[in-house]
Amino acid sequence: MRIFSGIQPTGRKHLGNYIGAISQYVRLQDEGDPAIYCVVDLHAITVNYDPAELRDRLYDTTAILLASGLDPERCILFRQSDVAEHTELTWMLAATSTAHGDLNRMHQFKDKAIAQRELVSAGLFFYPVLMAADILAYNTDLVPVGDDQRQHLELAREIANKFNSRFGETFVVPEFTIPDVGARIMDLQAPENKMSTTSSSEAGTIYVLDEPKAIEKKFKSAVTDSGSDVVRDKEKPGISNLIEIYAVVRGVTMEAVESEFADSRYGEFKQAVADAVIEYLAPVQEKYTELRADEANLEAVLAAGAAKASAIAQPIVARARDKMGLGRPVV
Ligand code: ATP
Ligand code: LTN
Repeated sequence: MRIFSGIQPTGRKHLGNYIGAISQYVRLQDEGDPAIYCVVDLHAITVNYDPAELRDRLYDTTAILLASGLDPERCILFRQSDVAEHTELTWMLAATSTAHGDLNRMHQFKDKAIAQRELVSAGLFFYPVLMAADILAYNTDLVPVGDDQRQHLELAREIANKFNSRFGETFVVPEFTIPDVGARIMDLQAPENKMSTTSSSEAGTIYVLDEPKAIEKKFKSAVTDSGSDVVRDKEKPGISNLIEIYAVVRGVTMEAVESEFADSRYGEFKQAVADAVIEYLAPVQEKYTELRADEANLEAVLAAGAAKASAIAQPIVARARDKMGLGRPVV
């Protein structure tokens, strides 16, 4: 089973990214044939960014992934812009197998377009096609993602099907997997919104690299709801989110959390969540500092990963080109 997923290069990976995506990557790395993880710098440039910072942020993210337990001996970890097949296949899929109307329906495009103060680029509109190309270039069977990527994954399946029916069986139609618990961690200050790098509040977002003191402060000031019982309820998105976080971090069910805190009030529970998260992130933070300091090593890991990724993507994209009637015929 081939596994593929992508993550954007920011230095500010948050608890939602960690629980919803990164911890799945680590869990699945031995089940992939192989498992392939890509730091998607070509996606990151679709919104305003600083070129002088992009590489630093890419090293930050690479170091977080390694510190979280990805092992380059057991999976492929690489930088998207190192493998040219991603951009080439994007155009091939956009031109022949992607409906403009489908792209127009993407929630993330609408949200990000509204948030952009300057240019709303055509690349932002094409973002889901690049994502489909990432996945299809490896004949991926399974894509682990958080809940917010569902619509993009459905589109990638649609694009694969359209291509296959027009040009003949070429691409694997990918399945995706979203965790049962922790697929949508919410902002601590606005629990009706997902925790997010760009759109949520600083105080409502726990970053993987936050100091223990900051983590404690953010949990203590998390918005909770009326009442005082630690139970899940549709009307209580704040406390429900904290219960979900605690359950994932401690590796227990949400029912078990409710019984453990049946006699507690919100204040005591928030402190327990803060302590659990601090303990959960501590080993990652410790390894991060060491890994981030050695950029030559990070480059070496990415270069080795890109060589392995290219070897897989190259023949798959070459075959698709041939089926489309592009270039010299493949014998
Ligand atoms: P953000 O909204 O924070 O910018 P993103 O989804 O745009 O995140 P990435 O960093 O590339 O950008 O996301 C990596 C992974 O993290 C994706 O699989 C995404 O589904 C997952 N993810 C993002 N936010 C959450 C969240 N709040 N809860 C669970 N998973 C999440
Ligand atoms: N759009 C995704 C990141 C991403 C991705 C991928 C995820 C880019 N390419 C391929 C899975 C498979 C996001 O989380 N923002």
